[in-house]
Amino acid sequence: MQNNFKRILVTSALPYANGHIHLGHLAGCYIPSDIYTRYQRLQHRDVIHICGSDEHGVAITISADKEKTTPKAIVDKYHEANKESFRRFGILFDNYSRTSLPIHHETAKEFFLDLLEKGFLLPKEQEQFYDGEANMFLPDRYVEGICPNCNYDKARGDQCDNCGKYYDQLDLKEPKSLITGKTPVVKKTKHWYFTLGSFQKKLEEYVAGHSKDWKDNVLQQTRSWLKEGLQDRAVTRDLSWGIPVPIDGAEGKVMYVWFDAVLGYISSTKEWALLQGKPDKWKEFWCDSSTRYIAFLGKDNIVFHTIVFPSELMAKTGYILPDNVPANEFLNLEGGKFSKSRNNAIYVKDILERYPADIVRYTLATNLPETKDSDFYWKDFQAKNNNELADIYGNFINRTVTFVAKNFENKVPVRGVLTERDNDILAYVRSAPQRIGDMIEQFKFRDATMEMMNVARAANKYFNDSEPWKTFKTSPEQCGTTLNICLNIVRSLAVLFSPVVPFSSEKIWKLLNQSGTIGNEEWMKAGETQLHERHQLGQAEILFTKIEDNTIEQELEKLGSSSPVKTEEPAASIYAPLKAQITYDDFAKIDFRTAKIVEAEAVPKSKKLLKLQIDLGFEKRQIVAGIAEKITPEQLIGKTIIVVANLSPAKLMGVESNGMLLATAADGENFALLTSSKDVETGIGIK
Ligand code: B3M
Ligand code: ZN
Repeated sequence: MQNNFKRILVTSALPYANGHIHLGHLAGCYIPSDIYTRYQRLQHRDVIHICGSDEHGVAITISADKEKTTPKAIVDKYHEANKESFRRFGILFDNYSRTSLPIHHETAKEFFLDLLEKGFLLPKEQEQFYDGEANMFLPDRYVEGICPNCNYDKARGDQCDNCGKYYDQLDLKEPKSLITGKTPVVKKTKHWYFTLGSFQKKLEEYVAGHSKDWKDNVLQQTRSWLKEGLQDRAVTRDLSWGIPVPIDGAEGKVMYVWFDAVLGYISSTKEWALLQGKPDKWKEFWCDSSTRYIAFLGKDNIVFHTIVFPSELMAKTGYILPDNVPANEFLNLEGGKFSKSRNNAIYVKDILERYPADIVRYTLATNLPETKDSDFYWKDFQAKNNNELADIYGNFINRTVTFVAKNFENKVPVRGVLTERDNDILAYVRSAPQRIGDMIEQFKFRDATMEMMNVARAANKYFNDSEPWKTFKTSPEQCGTTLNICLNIVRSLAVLFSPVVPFSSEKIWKLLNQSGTIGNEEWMKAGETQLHERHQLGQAEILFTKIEDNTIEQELEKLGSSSPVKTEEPAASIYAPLKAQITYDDFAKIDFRTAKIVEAEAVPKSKKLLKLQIDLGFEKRQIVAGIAEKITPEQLIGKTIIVVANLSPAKLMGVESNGMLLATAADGENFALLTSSKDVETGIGIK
């Protein structure tokens, strides 16, 4: 960090209070911001981490309609639930506020009126769909119709889910109101437009000033908006839920959710200051150029934080701008998108029922979508826990403390003369805080986490190479030295790992019988040896346990199968959107073959899986397919099907599968196996 900053303001995107927090949210925003803040605290910098619920907008009213309740009931429910998920997951906020609070409404009104007075908000008449029966103008997400671009018949008001095109809602063909099902009329309405264009030049300078320190994805999105030229944007809506527009003649209108949501960071800081008993303290963080402001968020929120919010702050004057906006890309799940409606999501509240937070924190931290989308795979989760947390980190701690408990009366052994090996490991650990700290300062949290594990790896190797179980007999003094060093490294690791796996670090602290909390440690001293000789240690405990194969198989079975809330989205079209284009070379990598099914049977305890023995002509193989609910084993035997023969083997519910059969991705009438049109030899290639 540049030294001329006196304090750091960290904000994390305010999640909509209309659904539960899932792993995608954590990887996109909150794990990075939490690691960053915890690290800065260990550097003893004056830092606060601000967040809260985003409680306005059509996202909320639509959820209320679906759950047949009021927007207020929705935000009350999810605000509390999400606050609790974050708490249990160890995401530390100095304040978690709500945009429905009076303090926020006041802040947003103050901004709105100030911008209006300065001429940055201008009224304009525009045409919009109006539902005469419901007596309201229809926001984009309340109309559906035929896509003007591809004729998809369930296109939304402003964007088509099938072809991805954005358009004006008036271009929609055969529009229907989602409230009454009636065809809306076109009616004039008045809205206030924020003159974003007047900040074009200042924003260009602002962004140019960060061309070296902002991430590529952030720069690219921002620059492409600037390149198109900034347009005035309507910042009011005809809606009953939100912050009323504080102007005579604007009854029934509220502020556009994005206009007020970003200001939620400021009002949440104000609330924090009040709770501290220092009502003016928020100004130090927002209005003093010696504060460094870092805004964490996911990629779909970038331009709101690099263009819209900075414009609002510039317009108001007297506020600092984000110094960095280290946005992440998306986390996918088992190769597909996180989706609430298809039940393809893992919620924090659910995963914490089954696994400790630290395992999830670690596996996500090593797999953050920092430069491109990444995937959460259950197998990977298991491997990272078993092979890294348990086998490397946990094992090093465990073997060290059990050795000392058994052979040194559970006290820190005396250190004797140091060998070259001792000096090497000590130097390596001593240099770790700087190395890892630099990565965190550059928002490279994946690298930082992997580097933490590298220290544990080196420590494990040091233990092995030193062979204390031998030296205990041949050279007790040297053995004591080895264990003294190992215990000190355990202490170093507890501090170094604490931004990522804080709960485990606290356990290690107890196990080492250390006074105070890790939070009071100094990051830069974490690599030094600090345990006194003959210090009495605490009780050993296992930190990480292994996850069994069948546990992971159950997780995979559960995905997409447990009763989803069916009402969430209109019935999906049978035509999935086209996937991204591939080259001929991509295609040519897949080895398709004809194969004959010789045996078929159900996989025990599985509703979905069938085990098939197939004949490829040159060899016989077993494959497992998730088609048990669609076709019976009897219908399969004897069929010549098409398989992908060069897919790497996998185990499903413990059953080995060597290839994949091809079938339509649909149920019922539309389910069909791909078979050969006439009897041909098996094992023949397909092109
Ligand atoms: N609520 C978007 C979201 O939850 C939005 C972020 C607001 S940040 C001020 O994905
Ligand atoms: Zn379309």
